[in-house]
Amino acid sequence: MKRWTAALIGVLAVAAALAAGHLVAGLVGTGASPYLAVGNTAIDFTPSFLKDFAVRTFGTYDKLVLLLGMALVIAGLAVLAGLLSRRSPLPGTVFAVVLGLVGVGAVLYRPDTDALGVLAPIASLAVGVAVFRWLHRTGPLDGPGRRNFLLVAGAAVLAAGAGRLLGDRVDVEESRRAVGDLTPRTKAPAIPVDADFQGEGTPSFITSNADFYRVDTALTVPRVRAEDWSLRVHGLVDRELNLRFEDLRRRDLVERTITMTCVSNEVGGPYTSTANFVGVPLRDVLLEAGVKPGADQLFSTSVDGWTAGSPIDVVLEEERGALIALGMNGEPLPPEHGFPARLVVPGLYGYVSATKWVVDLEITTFAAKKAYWLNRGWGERGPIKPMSRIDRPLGLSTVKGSKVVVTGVAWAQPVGVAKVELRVDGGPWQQTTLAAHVNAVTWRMWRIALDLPNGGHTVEVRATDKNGFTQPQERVEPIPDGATGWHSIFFTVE
Ligand SMILES: Nc1nc2c(c(=O)[nH]1)N[C@H]1C(S)=C(S)[C@@H](COP(=O)(O)O)O[C@H]1N2
Ligand SMILES: [Mo]
Repeated sequence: MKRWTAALIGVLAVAAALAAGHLVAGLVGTGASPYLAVGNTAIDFTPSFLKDFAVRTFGTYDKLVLLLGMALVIAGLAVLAGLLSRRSPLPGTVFAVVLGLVGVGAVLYRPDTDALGVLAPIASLAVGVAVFRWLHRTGPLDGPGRRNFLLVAGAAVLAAGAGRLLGDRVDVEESRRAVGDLTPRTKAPAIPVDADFQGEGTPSFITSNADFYRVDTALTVPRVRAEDWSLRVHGLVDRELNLRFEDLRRRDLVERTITMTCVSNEVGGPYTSTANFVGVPLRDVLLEAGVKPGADQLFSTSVDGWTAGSPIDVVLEEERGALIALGMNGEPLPPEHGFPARLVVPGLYGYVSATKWVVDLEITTFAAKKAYWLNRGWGERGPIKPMSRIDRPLGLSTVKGSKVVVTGVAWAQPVGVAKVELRVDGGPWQQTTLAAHVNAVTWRMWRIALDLPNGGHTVEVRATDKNGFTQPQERVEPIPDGATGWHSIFFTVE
């Protein structure tokens, strides 16, 4: 058998196997797709530093990169298996079986797939073995086998496409439209026009839903319809609750302007955004269930199995304003931000609080249960650390003229920013002007006009919160509980 025929047999058999699995997964649940299940499992096992690197380097494309990388690795292995099978189909058969079993393992490991889900990787295994042996027998490509090759390639494309369509039949957009207006009983105060310095380079005070940062472990956005959704509240409670979407939206909804921040944000990084969230006070729901003494953790679980643990005393603070959010900036939550419901807890990093697609709230203890990121080296409590960032001028840029306006943002949820100071070339700290105050759980924009001589300059910035705590100079990495250090940039005046 020619080399490239052997290699192509391997690749086609694997493609057929994955496509068959994807098709069956379309019927039994998207999460069961062997390809996606292996990808999701890989995400769960990726060490934190690598995941951080991926987020840093590829941003929101990190998942696409993972999927493409997996495709390359699998294709490479398939070529190898094909080449090894030039004399006997045994190596390729073994490879198809092993690949299928890896899929079975990944699907069984996924928390969001049920027993039926195993049918998808089993289909992969069976189709992979059968197609491989069939092509191997009928080969070669330039002879009578040609038709079979085309047949397999075509069938694989069709099956994968059909699986995709079947998976997409849960119509989330339609469900979102049907939710319609989530009019709050209590609206958030209007944002003053001078709450940002957008004209001078800061972000707008409210981040649009399209621009809101996104961080999660979900390879494909979970598709949950509001009408199928419910939230179970249980554990150390006096009475268990089971709330449907309608139960929640019929309550008095409140709107709160909140800045969310990711613990993975580096000094100077972009993972912080602000929105008007509409929802139900989380505290009210927990008090309704009745929190038993001894509980110290609210353990929340997403439909995709991701979990977060928040300190119960924090989420019960009335002034804190934690929400079960249903809406964001005047519309139902976008699917990628947790439709139909998510948690938002001001002052806590997202990884310990902001569960998207939330379906389960368990009142428990930190001793009893460990949430997703805790098993991967991140800290148990995640209070947001005060931070400031320079947005303009851009680092390493050249500015014309000696009059330079430096602008940026600072945050210190839930205490609030009291002042932001800036120093030039290691000189004395200078007060910046803060934009209009909105509330203590949102970011604050700042600006300062400088008159600088020609040449290179370094500016550094530091924020002080309303308790008088100034962010420390010491640079620490995001892991385990958030970065510290002063953001500094270098630019040239000419
Ligand atoms: N289901 C689920 N919820 C999640 C996460 C996740 O991986 N899965 N990531 C959390 C993290 S780390 C952050 S910072 C916020 C980000 O929310 P956003 O994507 O809406 O900005 O969501 C949190 N909620
Ligand atoms: Mo995060």
